[in-house]
Amino acid sequence: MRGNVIEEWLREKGRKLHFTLIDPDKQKPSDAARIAETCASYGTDAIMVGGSTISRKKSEQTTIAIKDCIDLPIITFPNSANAVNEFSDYIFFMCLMNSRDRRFLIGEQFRGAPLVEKFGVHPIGMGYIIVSTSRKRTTVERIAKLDVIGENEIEKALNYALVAQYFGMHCIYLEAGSGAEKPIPNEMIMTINDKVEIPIIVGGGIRDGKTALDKVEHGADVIVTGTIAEDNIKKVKEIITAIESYEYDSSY
Ligand code: 1GP
Repeated sequence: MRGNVIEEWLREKGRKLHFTLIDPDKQKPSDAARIAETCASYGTDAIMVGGSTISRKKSEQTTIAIKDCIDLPIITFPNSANAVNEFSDYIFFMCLMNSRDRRFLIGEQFRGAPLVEKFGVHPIGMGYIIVSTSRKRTTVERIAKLDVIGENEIEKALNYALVAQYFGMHCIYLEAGSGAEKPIPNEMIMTINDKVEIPIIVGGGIRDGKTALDKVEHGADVIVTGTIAEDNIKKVKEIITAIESYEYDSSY
């Protein structure tokens, strides 16, 4: 098995990264491909395909359409074993660390692992940590049966991040939820970055360059944006430019 792909990409590019998340449920595959193409032209580093309610068919069709028109890594971001497909290059093989539901901790992974092996998709082990930053619950918060981590519960988030690291996962993803009113707080990112060595992915509610830069300055290694590409795609360029402007002192 290969080493840590996210660390490799950080080293190769010598800067922090941006991933574009495309939800197959939100548009036709051909429109998803257009979004991916535009974000690729802005300099995004990878396309993540995933959502909370996707079916295998939709996931496959969208992945194929994107693969046909761009040359970037495609990473499945699965909500269940149904999202595993043979057309993506990578899959976030993830554990929803702060779920109370066995399904999200090990059950879907048990169903998905033989498919990952069969399709030869490269797994990227990830500790997925959902933080409840906003009054209005996001979709993922509604379905995940959470051991809730409030935006001020930094120690709790850190403990889950340490668990992910000690389990040997390749990265953690601090998730505020798609369309979150507020992104992951800076102090939480900073504290986790101080104590945890694996790359930190941050997403949910990031809609402009200033916020993206803020997260990167506090220790995020990868910024994920999804909704903004549907609402106002030009903002994705602003976000990527801001991430690229950050002076990166690589330790990977
Ligand atoms: C969701 O973190 C991602 O998994 C992206 O969130 O749609 O709010 O950009 P947004």
